[in-house]
Amino acid sequence: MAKRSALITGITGQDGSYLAELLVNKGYEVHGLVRRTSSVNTARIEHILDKIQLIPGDLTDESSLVSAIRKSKPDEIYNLAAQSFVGSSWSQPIFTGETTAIGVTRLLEAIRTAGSDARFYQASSSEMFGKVQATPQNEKTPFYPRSPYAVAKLYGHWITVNYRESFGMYACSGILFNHESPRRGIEFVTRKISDGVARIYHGLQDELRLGNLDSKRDWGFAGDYVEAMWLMLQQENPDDYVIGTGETHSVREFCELAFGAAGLDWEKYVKIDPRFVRPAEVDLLLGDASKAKNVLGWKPKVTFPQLVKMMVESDIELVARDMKSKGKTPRSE
Ligand code: NAP
Ligand code: G4F
Repeated sequence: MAKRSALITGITGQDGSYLAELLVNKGYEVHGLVRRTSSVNTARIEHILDKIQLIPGDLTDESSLVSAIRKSKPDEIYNLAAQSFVGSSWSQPIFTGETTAIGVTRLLEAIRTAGSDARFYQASSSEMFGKVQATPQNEKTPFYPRSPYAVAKLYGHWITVNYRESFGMYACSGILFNHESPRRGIEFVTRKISDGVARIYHGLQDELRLGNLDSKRDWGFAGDYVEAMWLMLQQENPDDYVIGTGETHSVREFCELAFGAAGLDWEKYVKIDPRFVRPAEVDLLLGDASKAKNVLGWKPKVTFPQLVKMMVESDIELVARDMKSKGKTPRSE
């Protein structure tokens, strides 16, 4: 039987790297769309570069998307590419809209132009619930976006639903709550904290500056969440699913656990810096993933304390390795 083929946009990102690993292990021929950059940015997929194929392209350039689909002939397309940092969406609202919102339509149109019948996954976000209208949040909870990023994601969500209903496309929207890992981008709060803990532990810095410690998130492990993406595209009918752990924790709690994992007292090091407070905040997110559990048979495996420990231990090791490469001596056990 011919290998199944998948095209992943955003393959160089956190989720793209875990999804590529998952699909390679399942025997897929994996293609990844990569945009042109002035320096190499394939660190997260370095270990599987010989098992996947990269295709140049950009969500802002529709012809490149058509070519990528024609070249990869995918059975499944996972649209993970986006300007994904909420904080930057206030300083780059137009680019965020171009990529995170209109980029979805470009890709859906490219599928139609290329005459592909690939199944489509759209990376929607719990940020769309924003100023939450009910707690916990599930597929029926009304949306109230609170940032240019969330507004863009809401457009991407509805255009996916619309193309499913208009053209009968097999298109799913996964409404994923925050998911983290040692591969998380450094500007997101969890990784900023685990990296900060590691630097403090090794004596490279003596404080960590953060914004709102009271905001609460439903944090899971990215490796568990890419399984849910794949499961969504294996069902008889396309649908939308909320994916979360059903637990919520504050940034303060994350700090307590993360510093604790390195034997440090967070209150001695964390300083509040208004530069990191957002113009409009999402105070609390808590996912109800009952539908995913019942229909997809999905549930998270990694717990919150395990996630925090995994990230801190990884960064402690990473910072030590970096110090050694620069001739500095890291702290030993
Ligand atoms: P990420 O690490 O920031 O990765 C984003 C990816 O998109 C990168 O590969 C990036 O390429 C690519 N990209 C950005 N602009 C592009 C463009 N114009 N054309 C082509 N590629 C472009 O994000 P992530 O955490 O893996 O998240 C994956 C997706 O899920 C995103 O759409 C995000 O908004 C969504 N999401 C994430 C979470 C979460 O908690 N992680 C929750 C809900 C939804 P470069 O490497 O070149 O920058
Ligand atoms: O880690 P964050 O930047 O993630 P945020 O805004 O929740 O967005 C992430 O999850 C979404 C899913 O809900 C994704 F769609 C999105 O792409 C992204 O992956 O911030 C989390 C919370 C916020 O309330 C923020 O105000 O942490 C608070 N925070 C406090 N101090 C901080 C900081 N966030 C960052 N990035 N940096 C700080 O210093």
